[in-house]
Amino acid sequence: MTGLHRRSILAGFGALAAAPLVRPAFAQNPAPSGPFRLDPLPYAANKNEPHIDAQTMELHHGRHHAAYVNNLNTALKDHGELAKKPLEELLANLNSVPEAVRTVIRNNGGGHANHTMFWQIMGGSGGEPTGDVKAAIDRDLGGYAKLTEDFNAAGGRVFGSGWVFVTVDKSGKLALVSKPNQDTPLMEGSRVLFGNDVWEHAYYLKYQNRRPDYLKAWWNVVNWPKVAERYAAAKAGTLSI
Ligand code: MN3
Repeated sequence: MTGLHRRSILAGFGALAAAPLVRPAFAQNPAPSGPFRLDPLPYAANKNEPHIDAQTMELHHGRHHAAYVNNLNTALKDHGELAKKPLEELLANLNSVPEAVRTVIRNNGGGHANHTMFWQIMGGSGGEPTGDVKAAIDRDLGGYAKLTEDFNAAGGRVFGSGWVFVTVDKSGKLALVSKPNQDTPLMEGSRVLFGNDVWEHAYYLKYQNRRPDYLKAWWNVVNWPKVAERYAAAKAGTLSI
């Protein structure tokens, strides 16, 4: 059956039957009502091809990230006072979260924050940063070439699952930090400028066990203009997650 034929047949069933054809991948696991929600990817799933394949993006966003949001909302269901807090505040004050839900909120709240940042700072065309971000990388991280080398090495050293981040403080100072699981510098009250997900689900379909190849290729999709926006927001004190 040709695609055209299939579409014309489905069209006969009206909007309901045709809906799955246009329904974006992120809607596969709709988040239940809750304080946190899964925003759509800010670009098409194939935007990061060929470096990150569309299927990986769809699964990563529509299944993995969706699950973090759903689990977070479920954990918060009986904790209305926590559910009112912005995510960065919740994560910076995990000690005040009841022990029964602390680990779930740590893992899933961290996962929600990390992935929300991650989609934003990809979808770009890589290259080297310019302007204030370039100046800060030159000053604090030894320049772009050294940053990528150190960042990829840190990503390679993460045992199992985790993230590599560049953090930014209010004065604009940068630092390279890696974290296990879904932990985030937000848990120490820091702010994340950008970061990369080194969980296998982020790369296994295309790169299998070759995490170093993924780490290298990932720089080709970094959205430096978006990183520059985050940098400016960090200095203005308005960067949240
Ligand atoms: Mn992930």
